[in-house]
Amino acid sequence: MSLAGRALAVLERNDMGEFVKPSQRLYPWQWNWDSAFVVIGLAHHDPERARLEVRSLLRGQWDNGMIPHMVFHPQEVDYRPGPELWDSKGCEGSPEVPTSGLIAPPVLAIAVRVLHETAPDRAFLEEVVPRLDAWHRWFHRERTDADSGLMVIFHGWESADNAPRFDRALARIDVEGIESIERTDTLQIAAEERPSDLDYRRYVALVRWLRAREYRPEPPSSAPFAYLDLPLNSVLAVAEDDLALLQEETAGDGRRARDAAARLRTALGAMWDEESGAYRERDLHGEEGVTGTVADLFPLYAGVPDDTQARRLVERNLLAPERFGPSATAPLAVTTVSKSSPDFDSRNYWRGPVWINVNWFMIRGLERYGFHAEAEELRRLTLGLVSRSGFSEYYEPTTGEPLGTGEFSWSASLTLDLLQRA
Ligand code: 9WN
Repeated sequence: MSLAGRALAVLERNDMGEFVKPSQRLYPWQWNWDSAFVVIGLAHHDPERARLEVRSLLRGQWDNGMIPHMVFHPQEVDYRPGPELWDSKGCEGSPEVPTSGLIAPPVLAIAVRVLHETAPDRAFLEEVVPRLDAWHRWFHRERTDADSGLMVIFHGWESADNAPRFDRALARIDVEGIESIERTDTLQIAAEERPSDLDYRRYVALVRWLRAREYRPEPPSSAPFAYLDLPLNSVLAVAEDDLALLQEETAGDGRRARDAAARLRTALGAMWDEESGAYRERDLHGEEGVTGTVADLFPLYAGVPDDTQARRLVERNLLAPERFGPSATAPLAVTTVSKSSPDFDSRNYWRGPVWINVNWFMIRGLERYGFHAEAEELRRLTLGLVSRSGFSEYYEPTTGEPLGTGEFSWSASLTLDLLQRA
């Protein structure tokens, strides 16, 4: 079967009717950015099904505009922690369907733009664009850090769970009185490829603290974990541009979204670190610094660096063999942590392995700056990896061994998009 055929078969198997779950057993609910990535792949093959995916995710939207990172459509599944941890029903403005109270990088408007470009449908746009606008306005209202102008995240689950850049912020979280929860992930996946039990106790402690405030700590910097995350802010900048375009297509006014994108770019630009040739992140209760993780490179995707900075970022970091790029001993890229970092772990989740969505963002960033040969090389490497190792959740960078769960929807779906760019 062709690679596209295999990718579509994964999406079909994971299709629950109204939403595509991220994987068969490990992730049985609807996850926010996973669904957006699924829309990007399905846009090329089954736009009507892609529209349904957007609509079912929007069923989880709160009155205040938030689209949470998980939507618990009714079904019997064995997944912990599930809806009981979040207790969304008791929160003002929560929807009919139970949801989480956290968010994910807002890829949805980016996906709807791809869908619009492959299969325009004006009535659909008129239906969803105001909902996307409410979602983006929610960010600026609820999550803006007054000093930097960047959005704050409250939890690793809002970006890259156990990435080493969150270690210090997480270590501060008090787990007194928080029991170890019965996890379902480590029944399926080797423990050394997943976050630790202590990480999970901290994750739960944070959710309890946030739930006590209906997930709206005021101001955002008062949250025990308050972090200026570069991937989320970079994704939001692009999503605002894409929303502005969609608003203009529907005879709306794209000015708010365009201004927001410009403000985010300026705020991200201020995080440039000339010495490392990458961007700094900031823990609002800790230090500012270059983290040695792929997060430091995300502003490339959003078009933040000038051309000289972009070249430096690509040469010194993204494609540098000793850092994130392919090397003789670790030919698979992009690693999620620099190989020169003491925290690099080739098998553990967001602590080093290659992820297909990260590669997809970096390919788009390279294309944006005219690094066509480099983008093409990374595209080929990514397609080679999924052809050989299947649509896994993540991959060991020295061997390409598939890690985490198999038949992972976004790896399949983004492959479909990468195949379109030949
Ligand atoms: C917690 C579903 C999700 C992705 C996240 C990824 C992982 C969950 C977990 O799986 O998070 O939400 O169990 O760690 O980190 O990006 O959306 O695929």
